[in-house]
Amino acid sequence: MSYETLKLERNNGILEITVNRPDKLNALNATVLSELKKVLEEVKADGFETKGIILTGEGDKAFIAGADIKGMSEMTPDQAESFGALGQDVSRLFETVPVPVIACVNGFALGGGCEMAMSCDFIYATSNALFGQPEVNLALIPGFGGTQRLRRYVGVARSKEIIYTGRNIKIDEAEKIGLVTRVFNSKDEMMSAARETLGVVASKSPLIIAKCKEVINAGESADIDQGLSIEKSGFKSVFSTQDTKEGLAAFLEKRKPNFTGK
Ligand code: CO8
Repeated sequence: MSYETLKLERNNGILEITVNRPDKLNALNATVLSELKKVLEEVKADGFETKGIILTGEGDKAFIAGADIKGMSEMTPDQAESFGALGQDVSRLFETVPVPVIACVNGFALGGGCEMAMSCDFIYATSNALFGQPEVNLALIPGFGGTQRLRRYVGVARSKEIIYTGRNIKIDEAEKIGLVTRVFNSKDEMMSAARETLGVVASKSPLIIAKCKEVINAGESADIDQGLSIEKSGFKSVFSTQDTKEGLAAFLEKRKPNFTGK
C-alpha cells in the first residue's frame, strides 16, 4: 500500500511513519490526516504485529509546521468542525493505539504539529526543534487537542501563557518544562535512540506494555482513588495471561522469559 503524503518503513516490528510534505514543512492537510488515520487503525487491529511506532517529519527543517493554513483559509464552520474532528481522531489514535509511540521532532513542531507530538507517548527532539501553539496569531484556537493536552505536560498556568501568547518554545525550555523527554544533537542520533528504546520495549510482553499504557492513560482523567482502582483491576487482569505466568516462572527458574503475547 503506498501513500501520497506518508513514508512508511518497518524494521523488526517497529513502524516508522514520516510525514512527507517537506515543501510545505509537512503541514497537515486532510489527506495527511486521513492517511495517518488509516495506518493507525490498521496497527490497532494487527494483533501486535506492530510493536512500536515512531512519528517524524521528512527533512531536517520541520516535524510538522501545523495544520495546513491554506486549506483552513477556505473552510466554512462546518468544514472546520469536520477537519478538527479528523485531527482529533488521529491524535486519539496515537494516544490509544496499544503500542508505544515516540514523536521524533526535528525542527518546527507548531500548532497541529505540537499537538500530534503531544498525543504520542513521549517526545524525543533535536536541538533545533521549535515548539509552540501559535494559533492565536491566526485568530484560531488549538483544535487537535492542544487546549487539553499541553496542560498535562506543563500544567494549566504555563499552558495558558503559551497558548495566549502564541510564542515559540526553544529546546532548552521545552526540556525544562517537561514537554520533551530527551534531546539529541542530530536527527540520526535521535532516530537511533528511538529505535533502541522501542527495541527494549519490544522485548517485553506486548500485552503488558499495552496494559501499562491503558492504565496510565485512564489515570489522566481520574482522581487518585479512581486511578488506584483502575490500576488494581489492571494488575488483576494480567494474572489471567500466559505472559505473566511466564515472566514470574522465568525469574524463579533463573532463565530468560519467552513472551508470546498471550
Ligand atoms: N500550512 C500550510 N503551509 C505551510 C505551513 C502551514 N502550517 N507552514 C509552512 N507552510 C509552507 C509555506 O507557506 C511555504 O510554502 P510556499 O513555499 O508554497 O510559500 C513553505 O511551507 C515553507 O515555509 P516558509 O517559507 O514560511 O518557511 P520559513 O522557514 O520562512 O518559516 C515557519 C517557517 C516559521 C514555520 C513558517 O512557515 C510559519 O510560520 N508557518 C506557520 C506556522 C503556524 O502558524 N502553524 C500553526 C497553524 S494553525 C494550526 O496548526 C491549528 C491546528 C488545529 C486546527 C483545527 C482546525 C479546526
